[in-house]
Amino acid sequence: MTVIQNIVILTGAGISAESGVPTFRASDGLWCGHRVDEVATPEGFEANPALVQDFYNQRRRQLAEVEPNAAHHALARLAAEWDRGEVLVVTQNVDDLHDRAHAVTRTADCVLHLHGELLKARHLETGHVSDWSGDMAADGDVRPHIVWFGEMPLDMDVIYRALRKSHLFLSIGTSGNVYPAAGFVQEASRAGAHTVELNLEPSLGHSLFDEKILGPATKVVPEYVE
Ligand code: BV8
Repeated sequence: MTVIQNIVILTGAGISAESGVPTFRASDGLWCGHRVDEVATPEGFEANPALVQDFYNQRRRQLAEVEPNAAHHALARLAAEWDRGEVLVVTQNVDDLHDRAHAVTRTADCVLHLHGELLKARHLETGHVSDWSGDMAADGDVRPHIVWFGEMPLDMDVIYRALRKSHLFLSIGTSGNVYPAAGFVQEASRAGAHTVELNLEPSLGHSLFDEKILGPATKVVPEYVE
């Protein structure tokens, strides 16, 4: 039985679903209103910056109407109370719900945004990243600090280092469609970690996990963490 010290937690859109943030691939998901290549690729941005800026402006505005839920807060409590090793939350989400929950427990540095953040802007010429809360103009000098398809995810070296020394890997609210995030479970397994999927339904990679817990995040995550 592995002694659990270091914990890596991957989250996806499902952890924010009960806060009212739409997921991507559900029947009423974000991708349904838009073609992925039109709104989540550099080529799409090049071709129609107004469409892409509007897609992200709408989602950035929506953050003012949503709150972290019991699942976000349970992970923030775990990060604050776990004293047997490290806790790292790697989120594919670009909302700030983990950040707000971890601000309460003063563990914000445990959260990494693999796919960027809605509340950050990247300068088109310099690449400089800054906080950004308002709308972005189609003809402005910034783009969303978001990792689009074909772009390099953020903090990969930190994440792989954490996976290689992990004892417990949790995957919460993700369909396992997108790489390299969907491959993290295999990296954790190679390190000997116990791997658990907590999801509303089995993900594409569910067979790769030692343990599967089905249910809504606001129920299964606090239960698992407590
Ligand atoms: C890259 C932008 C090179 C932000 C997004 C193999 C290896 C490497 C790359 C690839 C590969 N194969 C293909 C690729 C290319 C590509 C890729 O993965 N394509 C897929 C579609 C085949 N990957 C890339 O281009 C990535 N870059 O690879 O660079 C590289 C490679 C290795 C190392 C270094 C560099 C870049 C990917 C990032 C793309 N950006 N979005 C935004 O607009 O938000 S991806 C998009 O999908 C979002 O970021 C989202 O986070 C992500 C994953 O979606 P999910 O979070 O899983 O959401 P989804 O709706 O799919 O599922 C929700 C789940 O929740 C469901 O399972 C549902 O059941 C569950 N759920 C719902 N409600 C609840 C719930 N669970 C619990 N409770 C609930 N209440």
